[in-house]
Amino acid sequence: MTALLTNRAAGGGPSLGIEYASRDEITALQIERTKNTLRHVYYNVPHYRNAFDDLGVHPDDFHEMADLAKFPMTEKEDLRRNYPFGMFAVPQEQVARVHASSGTTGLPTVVGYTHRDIETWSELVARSLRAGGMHPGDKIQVAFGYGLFTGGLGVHYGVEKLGATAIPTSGGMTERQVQIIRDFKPDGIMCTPSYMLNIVDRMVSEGMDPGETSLRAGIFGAEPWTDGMRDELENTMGITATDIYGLSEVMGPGVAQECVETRDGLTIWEDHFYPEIVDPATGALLPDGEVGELVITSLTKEAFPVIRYRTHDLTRLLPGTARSMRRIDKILARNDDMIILRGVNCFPSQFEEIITEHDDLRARYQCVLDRKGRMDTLTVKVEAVEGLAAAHREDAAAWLKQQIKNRIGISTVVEVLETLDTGDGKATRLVDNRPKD
Ligand code: DLL
Repeated sequence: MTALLTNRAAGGGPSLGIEYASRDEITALQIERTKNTLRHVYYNVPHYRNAFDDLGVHPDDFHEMADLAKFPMTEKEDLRRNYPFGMFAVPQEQVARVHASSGTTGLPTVVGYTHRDIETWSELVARSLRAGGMHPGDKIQVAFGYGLFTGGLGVHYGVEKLGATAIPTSGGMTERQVQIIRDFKPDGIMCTPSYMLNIVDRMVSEGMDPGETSLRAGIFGAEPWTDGMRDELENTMGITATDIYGLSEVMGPGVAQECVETRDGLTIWEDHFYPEIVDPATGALLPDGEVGELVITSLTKEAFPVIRYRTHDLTRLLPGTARSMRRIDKILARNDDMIILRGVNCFPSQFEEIITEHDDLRARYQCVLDRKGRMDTLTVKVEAVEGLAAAHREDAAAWLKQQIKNRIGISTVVEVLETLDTGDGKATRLVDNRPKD
């Protein structure tokens, strides 16, 4: 009751009730919605019908959430094989919008939304923004790319649904982003965390103090980032920085969002998505608390439902704190971003954790893999804070090389550079120049 009153007092958006519902209520809703979704895909998407039949399972075999593990998982490759619209579960006339994600290789994956899907998505983004400390009446600069990417438009509709004002700057044109921050005085900003650093740099080069803007809250996502990066953004900008997660195949931004009051991982909106964690190698289910690959089933989507979709994102499931729904830990990495160097497995985010501990280094970095003869080498390129003398850059490089050796156990080449451009969208943290054999 208190939650509902608080929500009304906050002046807008749909009821907060479900966010504080009991686990039993959430589970009952999930069971009902999963039943509907399994039937919907079985009767409307040939891929799912064939995959269920091949495994000898039928939607009627589903009675409780544990039964979901009997159903087949879905891979990006399944979507590619059905390119462009073969996985849609409604006739094309009912599809109000499509988005697509380019991915790293091959055909893009195309996803679709009915009007109701767009409505649900907008509500979930609005819920995410509220959880991340944004309010109705705020002005929010949306610096995610608009277009086929789900970031810009997905967030935009959520801002409007919240009852806030959208400033649709899209990504890029950093000088203009700064001008708009200065002149329009937004309360919140949303973009990739790496692009936020670019905007901060631009402010500094224009003589503006990034700690003295109108901004109060930042919500960042679409790429992995660490708590060290959060500290850097919060300290230089005087804002709260929370994490938003999502992927096109499952919806777009707003699948999970960190709550500003706890900042302890991202609450997954379990009334619309059912999360599982599996062993990436065997696909076996792992218990809550163990790190593995996140697998998601959509519970309410009409045009593009997904059953047990393998995200390739590595994380773990944690109990609810600020909300009764479970949380996922910050995404550690994608399992295809894993670096295996001379037998040691590591991820770019482990380097980021170390980099952000050093005052002379910034969280702008890139890992480059090369092959020299028969030896694989890893070069970590990092940007120094502005104006750092060459001798200090060398000291910082030596420190980083030693820390990586001590803590991750691999020898690397470290280059501390004056500048390193990471772009205006998702930063590429890993470049693999090794010949494909
Ligand atoms: O990146 C959707 C999005 C837009 C999320 C804006 C958040 C904000 P895709 O382009 O399909 O969709 O990429 C999805 O990006 O599987 C993760 O690997 C990564 N990713 C997304 N959010 C996060 C995050 C959008 N908060 C892929 N932390 C996902 C780490 C993230 N990785």
